[in-house]
Amino acid sequence: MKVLKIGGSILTDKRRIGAARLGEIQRVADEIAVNPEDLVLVHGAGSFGHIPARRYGLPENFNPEGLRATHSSVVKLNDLVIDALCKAGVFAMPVHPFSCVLLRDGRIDSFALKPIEEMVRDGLLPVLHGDVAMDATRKAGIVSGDQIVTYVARALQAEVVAVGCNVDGVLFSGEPLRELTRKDLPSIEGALGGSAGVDVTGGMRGKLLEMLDLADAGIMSVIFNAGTEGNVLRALRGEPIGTMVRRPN
Ligand code: IP8
Repeated sequence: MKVLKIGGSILTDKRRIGAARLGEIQRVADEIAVNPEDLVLVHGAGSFGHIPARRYGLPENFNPEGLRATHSSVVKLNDLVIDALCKAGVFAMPVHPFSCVLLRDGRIDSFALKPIEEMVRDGLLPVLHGDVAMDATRKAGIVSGDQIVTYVARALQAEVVAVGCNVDGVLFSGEPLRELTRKDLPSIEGALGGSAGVDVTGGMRGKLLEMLDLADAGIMSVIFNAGTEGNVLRALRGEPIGTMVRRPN
């Protein structure tokens, strides 16, 4: 089983609400279509999620209108991704985390994964995304695509986990690190950037912390540049691109 995340910075212009990069969405879909078997796809929310979430004060403030508006906006991006995949010949199906995830203190507490497993088994490609979600202790919150990747990859024991963003991996002094373990975190933490545009889920730092959690559970992942043509294909083949995040020896 493979888990692929495509960051919202690839699929959207993160500075402008509802600004989809349709050409990039189709390119990514076409690359996935070469090898779509045994795969769970997760995409970021980009400007479809982060801008409304910030506007309504989520996740700090419980705001029903903000929840509805943010969810329906990210669903629109998900529709565009599904359409592009269908155009590329992939049987892609939407999975909206708001309807199947419960958070506790901002972390996934339960997740109805059985339909996802069944889809993969039956040749469908489940397409999940960063979303708003109900929270047992805080009423509601935001579940990032990265947190979803970690949870799903651990629960389904993924063999390939690839997280695509708009830089060449985890950068240190402008260069991507080939690999990274939790031991390296103190020395590079100061150099970790945020994200261009609005981001309510922590940019590269948030991403790396999720992938280190996954590494702690014995599952390796790569953080790579999904904006470079051909990289999505390479990542799905398990080729060593970007930064490998693994458990220390
Ligand atoms: O783009 C964030 O998901 P991410 C979800 O994967 C919302 O961090 C609604 C902002």
